[in-house]
This record gives sequence, C-alpha cells and structure tokens, in this order.
Amino acid sequence: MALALLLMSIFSLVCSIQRAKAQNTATKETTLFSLSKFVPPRMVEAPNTHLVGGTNVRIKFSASEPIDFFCQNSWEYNQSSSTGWNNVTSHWSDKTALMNTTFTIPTTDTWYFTLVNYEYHGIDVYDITLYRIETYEIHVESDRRFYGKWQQATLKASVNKDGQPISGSNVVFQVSDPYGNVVLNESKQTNVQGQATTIFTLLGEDGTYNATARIIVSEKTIEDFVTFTTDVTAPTTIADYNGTWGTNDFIVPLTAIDNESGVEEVYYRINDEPIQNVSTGGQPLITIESADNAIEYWSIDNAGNEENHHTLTGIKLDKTVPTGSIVINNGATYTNSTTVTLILTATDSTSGVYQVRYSNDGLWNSESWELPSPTKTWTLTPGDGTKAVYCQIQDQAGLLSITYSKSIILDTASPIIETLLRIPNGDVQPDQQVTVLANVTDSASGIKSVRLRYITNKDVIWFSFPMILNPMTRLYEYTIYGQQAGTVVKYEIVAYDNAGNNRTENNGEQYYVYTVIPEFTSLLILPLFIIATLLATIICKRERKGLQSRKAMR
Ligand SMILES: [Ca+2]
Ligand SMILES: [Ca+2]
Ligand SMILES: [Ca+2]
Repeated sequence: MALALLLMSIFSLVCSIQRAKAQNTATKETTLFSLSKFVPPRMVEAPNTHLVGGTNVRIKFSASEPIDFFCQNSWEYNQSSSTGWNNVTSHWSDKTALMNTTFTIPTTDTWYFTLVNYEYHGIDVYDITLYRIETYEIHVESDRRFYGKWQQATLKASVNKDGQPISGSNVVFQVSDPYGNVVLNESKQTNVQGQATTIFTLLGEDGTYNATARIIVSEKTIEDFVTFTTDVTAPTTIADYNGTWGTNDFIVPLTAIDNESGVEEVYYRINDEPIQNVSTGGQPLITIESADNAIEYWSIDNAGNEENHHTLTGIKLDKTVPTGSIVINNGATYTNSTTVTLILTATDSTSGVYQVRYSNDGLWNSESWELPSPTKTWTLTPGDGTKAVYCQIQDQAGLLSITYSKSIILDTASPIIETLLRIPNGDVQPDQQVTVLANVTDSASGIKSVRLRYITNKDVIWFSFPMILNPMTRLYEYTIYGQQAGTVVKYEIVAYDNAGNNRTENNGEQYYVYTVIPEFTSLLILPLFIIATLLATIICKRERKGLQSRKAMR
C-alpha cells in the first residue's frame, strides 16, 4: 500500500514536471478601452470598439461599493440603424462591486462594443476596462514515432492564434540526441499555413530523441516537445513447435519481441504458399499431411527493420489412420491346432507404421502393443469352433487403424468310425467280392476322405482305396475284389477330416480279417454230377435204341 502511494506520488510529480515543461499556449491581453468615472452619469457610453466574432475579451469592473448595476454591454447592440444602438439581447448583468469575466464574441459578425448604464444609485466611482485576449498555441510533431538506421526525421511545428494559423512566426527548433547532446538548433518562419518544418538525419544506433519547438509571445516563451526513437535492431521471432506428429490441423505459434519500436508485423510462408501475416491471416496453420512441412518466418519492427528469415522444417502432420490386413494360416478354412501363424500387412502413408496389437476377443483392454513382424505365431482360445483373431495398427503419429479380423475354424477332434459291416460276413469263397461299409462322421470340419487299406498274405504292400459315400445309406463303402482260395485278407479304415485330423480303425491293431476257403468237394460235385448225368443219359438212350432195334427185327 505504502509502495503504491509512493509510486502514485512519483507519477504525479513526473506529470506535473511534464506539464510545466509542455506549456504550449500563452495568452496576450490588449487593453481596448479603460474608463474611470467619479459619480457617473445615468448613461455612460464607452468608446465604440470594433470587435469580430470569436474575439475573446475580458471585462474588469470595480465600484466603490456593491451596487445594483446593470451593465448591458454592446455585444447586445449593433449599429444597425442611423438612429443609434438597438438592444439585441442581454448577455449579462450583475449586482456587484467587483467583476472580472471573460467572454467570446459569439458570432462571426462584426460587433461594436459600447456601455450603457440605465440605473443610477449614486455611486461614487467605478472603473471599467475591456481587454482583448489572444491565445497563441504551438504544436510540434515528428513524421514518425520510430526511425531506422540513418533515417531522416522531419519536424513540423504549427503555430496558431485563437485557432487560426499565423504566418511569419519565428519558430526555434532544438533537438537533443539520446546522449543529451544538442544536435539541431535552428529558426524557421511559419508559412501561410502557420507551419515551419526542419529535416535532419538521425544516428545509426538505438535511442530516444527529444525535440522542442518554441516561440516567444509577449515576452513569454511557449513550447511544445515531441520524442521519437531510432531503432536499428530487428525483431526476434520464435516458432513454438516441439517436433512431434500432429494428427489434426494445428497451429505453430510465432512469437516476436522487439526492443525500442516494437513489432509491427510477423510474416510467414508455409511451404511454398503465398506470404501471410499474423494480423490478417492468423497464426500459421499446418494442414498438409507431411513429415516435412516448412515455415519460413520473420518479423518487421515499427522502425522498418526486417529480421533475417528463419525456416523451420520437419513439421509433421498425419491425419490418416493406418491400414492393413490379417491372414490366418495362409487363409486356411480349418485348423486342428490352437497354434496358428498370422500374416500381417500394415501400411501407413505419412508417418509409417509404429506398432500393432492382436486379440482373440476384439476388446482392446489388456492387449499390449508390439513392433510389427511379417508373421506371428498366435494361440487361439481352446474349444473347437469358429475362432476370430483381431489386430489393430498404430502409426508413428499415434493414429489407430480400424480393427481388422479374420476367422478360422478350430477342429481338434478326429473323425468317428463306427458300425463296421462286411458283406458277406465271415469267410468267403474264392473270387468272391467282399464289401466293407462304415459309418464315418466328424463334428467340426467334416469328413474329407475315408480310405480302406488292406493287405493279403500273398502281398508285401498295403493297398489303399477311397471309400465312397453311399447317399442312400449314408455309409462309406468299398468292395474288395475276389481273391484266390487260401488268401487271408486283413484291412483297416482310415478317416480324415478337413482340419487334418485322422482316425484309424484297425480293431485295436489286430485288423479285420477274413479268409478265402479252399472247398474242393463242392468244386468237384458239379462236374461229377454232370458227368454222371451225361453217362446216365447216354446209357438210357442206348438202351432205348437197343429196344427199338429188337422190336424192328421181330
Ligand atoms: Ca527493433
Ligand atoms: Ca497415418
Ligand atoms: Ca474333426
């Protein structure tokens, strides 16, 4: 509080000193008339005094005692007729012993001043004086507030009286440099516009000049002063950018400082676009996706000093999310293992791919980021069925891709082989075909193929043939060719599902076996029977022929 009061009093002191220095007006009073009467008559006329509108006057009146005195002065009277003065209007009247009042003649018309006293109170004495008041004023200004190195300054002083320019007035200009040295001291006459000018060259260094223009009015000096500054140092501009990627259009704020004259304007050019300034174009806005936007920037101060241009490069903006794809096991429909291989493609046009993350559920709550690799071993959740794998990509700017996903069907269960049949059942005759049937099913991926494998005791290799699904019976069938007698056939069934699982049904590694039986009796009965029949037929025919021959001989 005490400090504030101290500062305020210092401020007041400075102001009062400045006011004392900057007395740029003066008044000059000229007595127009002065009357002094002892026991004045009822009507006193002052000398007719020619006054023009706008003229300032002062009336000074004093009487020996307070009286009821009406002084109707002549700016209520004009000389409009040859018969005398006509009252136009009353400007003032008073009842006083003392008066000291200034007036301005109210119009631009010509007026004549006179004085009439209608009242008579027998006063002893009065004095009245009318003064003309003229006000002189001087004003000085520099053509600029701030100047650059070695620039020329023009000082212009204007002198007027009662607001009107006056020519021929002698103006003395005096200029002191920043070190207090008087560098100019000359006199100039005002022209018809009431103006006097002087031109001089400033120093090539920073600093503030004081200039004074003065005239002498009625032995009084009035003066005005102006200060101006040389500024030879260009501003300094700073761009605020931390080098990180932006993901939306962003501003690079330019801040400029300047000593002496201050910053007049900050200019910039983004990439090769037209030059803009901050006042009208706003701060530079980066909108183009690139890893290397550039801003050229500089400032100019109020003295016209232009800063060396700076160029900020590597301004990064990426507004586009990365893209990619995921493939499981080279695009297979099925897998029989929870361990799969993922193939990831990830691209980002501007900032580039930074990292990726994978998920079995598509919820990005606990999945960690990792650097991308072309292939990745991944574990599906257990349990047969359709399994999706999700992935997301992040670019260097921090933008996230959409979630990409692919599915694969997990099938870890082998096919089921049941209801094994053989027709005929049991041993078979030589060359007799044997049909094997089986009910084969698979739960997740379905049956891809079923094969019947067999070997005989006369072979050294296994034969393998596809079993065909009979659409009527829904059983897989294969018919083994007939074999020679004495052949022992053993077989098994192998089923494959679409996921690569397989099951072999081989009767607990004992295989299924049948034998081709060598039945000689049955083989010989027929030809023997045929032979016997033929023989019997032949004998029978021969007997009939003999009987018929014997009947004919009779
Ligand atoms: Ca400067
Ligand atoms: Ca991007
Ligand atoms: Ca299966």
